Amino acid sequence: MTIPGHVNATPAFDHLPLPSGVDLPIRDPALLPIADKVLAGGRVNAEEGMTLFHTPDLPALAALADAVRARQVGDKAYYVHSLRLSQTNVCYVGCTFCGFQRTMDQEGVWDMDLDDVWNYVGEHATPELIEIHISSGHHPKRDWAYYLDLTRGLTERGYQVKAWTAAEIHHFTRIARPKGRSEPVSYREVLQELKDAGLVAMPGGGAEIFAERVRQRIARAKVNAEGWLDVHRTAHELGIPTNATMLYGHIETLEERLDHMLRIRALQDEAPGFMSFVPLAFQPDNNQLARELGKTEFTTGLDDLRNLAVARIVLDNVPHIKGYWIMITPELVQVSLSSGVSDVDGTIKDERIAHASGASTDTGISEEELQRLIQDAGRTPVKRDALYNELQVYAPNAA
Ligand code: V47
Repeated sequence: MTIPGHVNATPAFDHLPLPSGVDLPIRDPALLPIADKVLAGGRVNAEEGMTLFHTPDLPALAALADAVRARQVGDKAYYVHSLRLSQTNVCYVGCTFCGFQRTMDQEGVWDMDLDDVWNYVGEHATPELIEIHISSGHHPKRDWAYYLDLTRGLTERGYQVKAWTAAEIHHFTRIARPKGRSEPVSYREVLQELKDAGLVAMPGGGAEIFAERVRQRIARAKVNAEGWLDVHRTAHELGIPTNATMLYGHIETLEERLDHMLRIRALQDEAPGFMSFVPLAFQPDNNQLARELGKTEFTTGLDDLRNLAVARIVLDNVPHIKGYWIMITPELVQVSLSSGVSDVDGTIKDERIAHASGASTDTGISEEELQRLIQDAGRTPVKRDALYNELQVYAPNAA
């Protein structure tokens, strides 16, 4: 498909026709063939992906991502009424970007037994609560039964459990081996047991950046890229949908960001099951990596928007790109709804990981605020469950 009007025009003043009928000037001629290809349903290659990352023409990049978003998911923007459960901050992995982790005898540590969890959830639950997203540490002492009981207990209380990163699944294979069995426990066995206990979906955490150069420096003791991808492949094969994250804004290059996205796209082709892609902006306080880099600034709004827009264009087989308001603010997430984003995560209520590393946002947000944020951006708010089933479609703002 060619873009009407651009063939004989001066590239510097060429225009993209948006679905709304509004023309937007493309100032970077390098974007024209890519826009042409993408609007015709084509897939960008690695070289074109780098052109997207390097373009100085952010408005055109955002408009292209917005057009792709409109074609893929229409005008709906999704959120979930959720609770973030971090039942412990005990972790032995030692990722350098993490300000959340504690050893068992360190100041500021917490570690909930099952009864503590039930009480905690009781205190935070409202009748609207649908999804409990577990996000915690790799505990050196908890046994396998604890994790199954936790998943089962929350499910029996009526919640959808979205839990356990691929890194935790890797850890579980080490603690799940029954006495007397010599062969190792597989990802498939662990995931099947969790599914039987009620697990409905998995979050995308632990992906960080797949490139080994970066992983060695920021997450050396964590599951490696192949392991992370293998866990998600297996989950998808078992019918457990998942998300994928990418931690950006530290020492990674733009090439490494693109490589990360391309590996997710390739896995989604091979074994579909990713529901959303969630870029996580590096929070630069109280962690070793920030100290090593002497870094105190958050990612810029321009970098956040560029990253989300490139993700929407490159990840043509992942239904949703998520703007994570905890890390980039609700205000920027509202703007990002015009740069490819179609999901604003959820109410969350008690976020602890990003806040341990200096997040400046609140730890939770009301449904009304999420709805207003979406409506004021000209989109239709949709309350979803953990699996993107639509629970309620609200009126778009008439204005
Ligand atoms: O795995 C830790 C990251 C993740 C920092 O799947 C940091 O829907 C930035 O995975 N700066 C946990 N990031 C959060 C997570 C997540 C969040 C929202 C939605 C979904 C989803 C998943 O947070 C960790 C790690 O990658 N993280 N420390 C930091 N200083």
